[in-house]
Amino acid sequence: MKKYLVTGAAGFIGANFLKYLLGKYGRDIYVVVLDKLTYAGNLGTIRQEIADERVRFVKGDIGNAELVAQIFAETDIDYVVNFAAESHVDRSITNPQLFLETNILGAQNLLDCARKAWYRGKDAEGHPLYAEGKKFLQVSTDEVYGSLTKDYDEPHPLEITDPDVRRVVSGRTDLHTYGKRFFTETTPLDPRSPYSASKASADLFVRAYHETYGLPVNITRCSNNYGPYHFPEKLIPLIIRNILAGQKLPVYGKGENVRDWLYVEDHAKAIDAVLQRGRTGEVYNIGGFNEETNLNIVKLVIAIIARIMREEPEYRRVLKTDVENIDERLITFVGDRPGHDMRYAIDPSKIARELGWYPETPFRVGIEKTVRWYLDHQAWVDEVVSGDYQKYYEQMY
Ligand code: NAD
Ligand code: TDX
Repeated sequence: MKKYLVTGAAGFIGANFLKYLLGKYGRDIYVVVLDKLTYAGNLGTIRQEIADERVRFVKGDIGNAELVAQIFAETDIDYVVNFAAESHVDRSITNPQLFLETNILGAQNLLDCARKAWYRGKDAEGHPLYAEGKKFLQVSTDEVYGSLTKDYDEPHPLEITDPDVRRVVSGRTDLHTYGKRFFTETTPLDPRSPYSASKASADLFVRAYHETYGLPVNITRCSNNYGPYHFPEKLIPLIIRNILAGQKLPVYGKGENVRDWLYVEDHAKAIDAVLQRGRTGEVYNIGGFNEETNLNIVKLVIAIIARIMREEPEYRRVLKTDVENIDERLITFVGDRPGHDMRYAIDPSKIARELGWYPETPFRVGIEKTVRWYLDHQAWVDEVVSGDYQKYYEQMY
């Protein structure tokens, strides 16, 4: 049986990962969840999971050395998967300090506790030895690589030249790009926001713990996720919520910035693959081969909701506006995010080649599922925005 410490599992991706793990591994798993339950963490998201006897929930900070050491002392943890972070770029611009504390110091504390708990002395040549089968996986982001330029104004069909990658991603005709260059695992780190600077710093500490202490680690760098339980401060769930309320849809700048979108369950599968089969010490990029401009994303979500409301009138019960109001007139261009990265584009060839992973969910399928999930889970949305969110929203927009 493998024992996991999953941090930040009351948040968006961590919760989806926890649900995926419990579904996949049956009785053969035990998970300690450590989450501070910040504004972004919601126990309601994982209510069913924490009632499961395979799960223990601990409310606390990843930066709390005593608490984390105690978790390692009580449970012989095999895998640490660190999702816990301050994750919103806009908030990092107004309060960078918090991002340093959680994303850097918190991650370093987890690394240190894992190192001490797993250390088993030195081999004949003086190299540190660790207990068998252990791994520390840091969940990082494409944003650490900085920003790419756009070479095309319209989506350009993606040509995969590597035959091994082409075989893994076979049969997909919808993959496209807005540029010629992509982030690979060897692209130099070039973070530009306080958020990405904090995530890049954590990555460097993970590498340092591997190089200096021999700690068995992996780093995964993923593109923008979307799917169920995404907090409505982020673009896609914010747009869905505002459309349903008939509120303006704030698009930064001209809406030309490009993000690569990946369905969250595909991210969970990638992390599982890296934990099980990833080569120790390696970085793996995870991406959707699915770039889109923000404006196109917003237009697409409007179109999906308008269609659902037309064709399935029973859904109109979640509307706080008239169906006729759901169209592109809701879009409003607002001031740009300072230092707004123009384009992110992940090249996930390494994980495809080595681990056979690829983005399984076509965007049109994933986004339809996501919109429907939000229509069916308005109570969840109301619950997570009930705290400080209103104040935050009024300050932001
Ligand atoms: P999220 O903001 O939805 O959730 C973060 C979770 O971490 C919350 O449950 C919160 O309570 C918890 N947390 C925050 N500070 C903590 C602390 N000090 N101690 C313990 N718990 C704490 O974030 P998310 O979108 O699910 O992102 C998860 C991870 O994935 C982050 O590390 C993020 O950098 C990374 N990532 C996110 C995306 C994305 O598109 N959302 C893409 C790539 C990488
Ligand atoms: O109201 C908005 N209007 C708008 O135009 C918001 C919230 C965002 N945007 C733009 C900014 C970005 O170009 O949409 C794009 C997506 O924004 P976010 O959802 O805030 O995501 P992003 O800044 O790209 O970062 C996300 O992906 C990488 C996650 O929040 C990070 O945690 C992850 O590392």
